Amino acid sequence: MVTRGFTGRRPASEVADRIPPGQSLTADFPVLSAGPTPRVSLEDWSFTLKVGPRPVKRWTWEAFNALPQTSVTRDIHCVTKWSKLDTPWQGVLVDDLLTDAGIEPPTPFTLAHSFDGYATNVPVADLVGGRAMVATHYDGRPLTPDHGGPARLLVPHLYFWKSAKWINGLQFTERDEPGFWELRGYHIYGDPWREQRFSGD
Ligand SMILES: Nc1nc2c(c(=O)[nH]1)N[C@H]1C(S)=C(S)[C@@H](COP(=O)(O)O)O[C@H]1N2
Ligand SMILES: [Mo]
Repeated sequence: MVTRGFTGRRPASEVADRIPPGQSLTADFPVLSAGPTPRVSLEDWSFTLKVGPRPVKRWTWEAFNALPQTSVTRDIHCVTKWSKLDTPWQGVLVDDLLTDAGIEPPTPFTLAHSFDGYATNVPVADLVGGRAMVATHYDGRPLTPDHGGPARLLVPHLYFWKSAKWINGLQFTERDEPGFWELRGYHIYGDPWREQRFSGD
């Protein structure tokens, strides 16, 4: 008898190995937002890199899209307990943003900021080395507004609340400063494999 995985394409054991503790597979793509979806026109869109309060580089939509493009396929894990395998994204690696800005990370921590006022903290080590991007496309199409379009952060190895939708900037901070959910009881780091859902986990 042939054993089939949930997807019908992979052995069940291989799929199981990719699902962190307490998570379940989903085939669709749930939308989770703390508030209404901000509508950002591409003319008004910009992305600013800051060191503390000081802006060091700003890209318009046109300039941003002229940066090197990278495609990745990654598994994602939401703290509300769904995981989705093999999600395909395209965008600009944080590495390529830093190269274009001509800076080395000046501090070990960042806050990602969004057009809806949302913020989330991510250590620099989790953003560089090809581990994170500012994504503009999902599954070959421009990112829809509900999923964070025009652009969102993608840090797939951390719980998905770290992947800030409607991102408009990245700020280097001296300390690991809690963002929106981290101030409301969620874990400061959020590693799904260590099940770091809430502070104290
Ligand atoms: N700006 C912003 N980014 C956000 C959120 C938000 O409310 N505002 N929600 C977070 C949470 S809790 C999750 S699980 C994911 C959901 O992304 P999705 O709606 O594309 O599934 O976005 C994260 N990024
Ligand atoms: Mo979430």
